[in-house]
Amino acid sequence: MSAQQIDAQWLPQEGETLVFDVNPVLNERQTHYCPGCHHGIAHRLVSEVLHELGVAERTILVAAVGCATFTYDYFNVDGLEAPHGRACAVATGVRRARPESVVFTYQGDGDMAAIGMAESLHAANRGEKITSIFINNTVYGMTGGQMAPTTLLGQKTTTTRQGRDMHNEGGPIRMAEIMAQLDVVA
Ligand SMILES: Cc1ncc(C[n+]2csc(CCOP(=O)(O)OP(=O)(O)O)c2C)c(N)n1
Ligand code: SF4
Ligand SMILES: [Mg+2]
Repeated sequence: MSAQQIDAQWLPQEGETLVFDVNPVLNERQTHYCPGCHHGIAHRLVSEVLHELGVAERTILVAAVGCATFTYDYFNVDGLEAPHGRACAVATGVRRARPESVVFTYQGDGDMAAIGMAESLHAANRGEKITSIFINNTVYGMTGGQMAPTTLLGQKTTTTRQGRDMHNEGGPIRMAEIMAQLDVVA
């Protein structure tokens, strides 16, 4: 059976209503994420929103470093990669140079709240017209589960074997709450 014939058999037949269709903003490819990883779910939700809003054609994705470093392979939009932690700074430049674009970053907690804390917070404080998708899994997933700024108290990671201790590693940084109290953040 040809690819076209296979596709055709999924089209609604007479009397049937299509209730779920393939999302063209999400590329069809084998996932590199672990089974059950939240990144795949987040990719799907974000791509569905872009599709629903009809803005995919003018969207530019700024990918970060971490397990989702290949985000641009999954999204059918223009995109580029920023060095570790610098996604908001790169996105600032992209959005200012192309104000007609919808620009979004996709960053893990290590990327956004550790090495990229300054870039993220200052971009938010400037009210840059970008959207940041913050994927907080409370560890550095890609590099083997080390403690991240958002690691919960008592949480065991490869660098906090006995669990995160407030007096040794400080408490979890509440990134969204910190940003929410800035004047120009939406
Ligand atoms: C300058 C620099 N320092 C360290 C690294 C190593 N590194 C790659 S991914 C990563 C942590 C990523 O964690 P997070 O952003 O939470 O993403 P996750 O994998 O958990 O989704 C680190 C430390 C790097 N690539 N570049
Ligand atoms: S290590 Fe964690 S964040 Fe990375 S792919 Fe596996 S489940 Fe997802
Ligand atoms: Mg993480």
